[in-house]
Amino acid sequence: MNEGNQSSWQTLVIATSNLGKIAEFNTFFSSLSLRIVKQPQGLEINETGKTFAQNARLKALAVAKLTGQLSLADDSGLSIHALGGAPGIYSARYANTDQERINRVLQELVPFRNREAAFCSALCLVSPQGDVLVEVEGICEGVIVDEPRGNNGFGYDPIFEVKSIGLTFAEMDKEQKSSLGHRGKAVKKLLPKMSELLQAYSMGKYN
Ligand code: ITT
Repeated sequence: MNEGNQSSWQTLVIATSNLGKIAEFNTFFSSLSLRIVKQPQGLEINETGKTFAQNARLKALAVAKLTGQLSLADDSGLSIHALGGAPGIYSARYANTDQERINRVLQELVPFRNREAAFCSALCLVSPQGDVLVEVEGICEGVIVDEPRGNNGFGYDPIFEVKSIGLTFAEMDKEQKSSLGHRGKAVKKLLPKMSELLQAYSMGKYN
């Protein structure tokens, strides 16, 4: 375990195995003077929390403990009003593949006219020493469309339309999804706090 030495504050481990999230974080953090790395391969963390925030905390703490590095986790998902908030924190576990998860949602929504839904992203940043530093959430409201549209992004992106611009996440370019999406909104809250922490570190506060 790394006891908070210099290199541990110059690297940020993204505590996820989801390649779609990693691609988004690489874009969000491209201007930061931090080396962005993925969590160790093959790591499995049981998501036993009851909320997005609890699961994000669990993942970030596990990865910080394992790596001794600054660690950031995202727990996210799609909550659909007509389905009582499902799949919610079970979004990743709703079926085996992205295509099957999309099919299940569309099938379950057949009897309903109400297509309102929201994506949520909870982020948790944990220090190399294992302290929770920042917790934030971002939400994006939208509707579930009748047929998948678009080829960009990942997960449920082809069936989630942001009403204000009438495009699904999968029809948006990276910049549009970053500025309108749940993860981008959470990162917008995280960044100023992260800059403050890195500044404090560079002035020796965490040495
Ligand atoms: P990690 O736990 O390793 O981060 P995961 O995919 O299991 O990876 P979650 O437990 O947070 O991540 O589950 C999130 C689920 O919600 C997953 O099925 C995603 O595809 C979906 N999801 C989250 N954000 C999304 C987005 O921006 N667009 C489409 N689907 C998204």
